[in-house]
Amino acid sequence: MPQTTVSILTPPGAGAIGVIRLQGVDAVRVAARVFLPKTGSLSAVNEDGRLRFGRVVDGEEILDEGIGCVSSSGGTPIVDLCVHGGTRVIERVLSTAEKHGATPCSLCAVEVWGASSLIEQEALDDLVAAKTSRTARFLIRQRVLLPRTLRALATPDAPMDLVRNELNRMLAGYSAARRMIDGVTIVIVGPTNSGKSTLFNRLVGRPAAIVSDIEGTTRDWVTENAEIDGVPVTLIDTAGQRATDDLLEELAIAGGADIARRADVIISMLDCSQSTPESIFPGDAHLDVTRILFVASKSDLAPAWDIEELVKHHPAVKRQFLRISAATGDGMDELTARLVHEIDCNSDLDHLPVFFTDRQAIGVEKILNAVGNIENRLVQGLVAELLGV
Ligand SMILES: Nc1nc2c(ncn2[C@@H]2O[C@H](COP(=O)(O)OP(=O)(O)O)[C@@H](O)[C@H]2O)c(=O)[nH]1
Ligand SMILES: [Mg+2]
Repeated sequence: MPQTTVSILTPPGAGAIGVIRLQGVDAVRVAARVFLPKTGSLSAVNEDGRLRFGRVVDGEEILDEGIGCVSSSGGTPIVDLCVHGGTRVIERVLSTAEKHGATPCSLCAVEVWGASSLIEQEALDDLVAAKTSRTARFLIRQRVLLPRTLRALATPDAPMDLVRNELNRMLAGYSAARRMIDGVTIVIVGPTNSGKSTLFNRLVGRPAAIVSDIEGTTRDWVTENAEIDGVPVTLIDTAGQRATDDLLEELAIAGGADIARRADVIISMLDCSQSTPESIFPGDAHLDVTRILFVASKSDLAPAWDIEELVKHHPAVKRQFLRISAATGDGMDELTARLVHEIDCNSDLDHLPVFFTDRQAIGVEKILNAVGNIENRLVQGLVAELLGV
């Protein structure tokens, strides 16, 4: 006999409402133990899609008040319960339904939206948590594009060179795809008064950090969610680096340096209106210089030094150096373009199929690494495994 399943239809985390679906031959019996309508009781004769107000219970204990609705799909009974969206309430409803015989099921995308492949399901699973509209568009496109491309690669007459190249290309895009979905961390470091908080506020789009010409204004690190060209970003402003006797400021400076070591991209602010580059260069030997974008700030003021002087002392700076004025907005477009380049989320990602989950990447790597000569039979097996059909 097919199982009766219980699954959460709403995105993970706390929300205004949580929707829990019971589905299967026993759905109404299980639901009747969890949900007591204000009048009458739940039974299969209620299979009319009507919304019923009532209490959500676990035995004698009232868990919540909510709405229950009995319907069916292809002859299979379905009960949807709408409760308040606190994670604890939802957990309790789930465990109560499980206690009465339902099996928790996370494959809700297939069941609810009729996803036709595992890849489509994975796209839908990530879609509910998409942080930006570009991420949402990316997933909606991959949901169709990736299965379609894989099916084409698995046809008997697909040239194997092309298949290998295409699989390699789609695998090469995997990290960028994950950055598009999960987001990246960008941290702004540099000496006090170099304009870090001014840039931070401009990137966030509102005055989230205090800006002042008093050195040591930013005493802690400040974190905000933002987006850079549609890529979700956790942006962190740090306390300015300087010698200090203040223990708290010292801790904040050390904390900022620690965050920078773990960030995807580090924006190192240098104030070009200050005297010499040596005195303002943040010489942290632990930072991976390839992840640093050197930004000279206050380009609207008369410069006190030039790039040649800086490059003489720090050749690594030459590769990634740009000038901006966070106050006037000058150079911000170039900074955005450079950041997008650093995190590798250029516009190709919006148009070409790429692998975007661990499961997909591991499956493809296995095939590409294991065999010298890739054969059509193997590709067909891989595609069937990836699509889950
Ligand atoms: N002229 C000019 N002043 C700036 C610019 N960016 C920041 N400032 C000023 O420099 C001072 C320090 O800025 P702030 O963002 O607090 O620097 P932080 O200590 O590095 O966070 C403030 O008085 C800002 O108004 C800029 O691009 N041009
Ligand atoms: Mg600051």
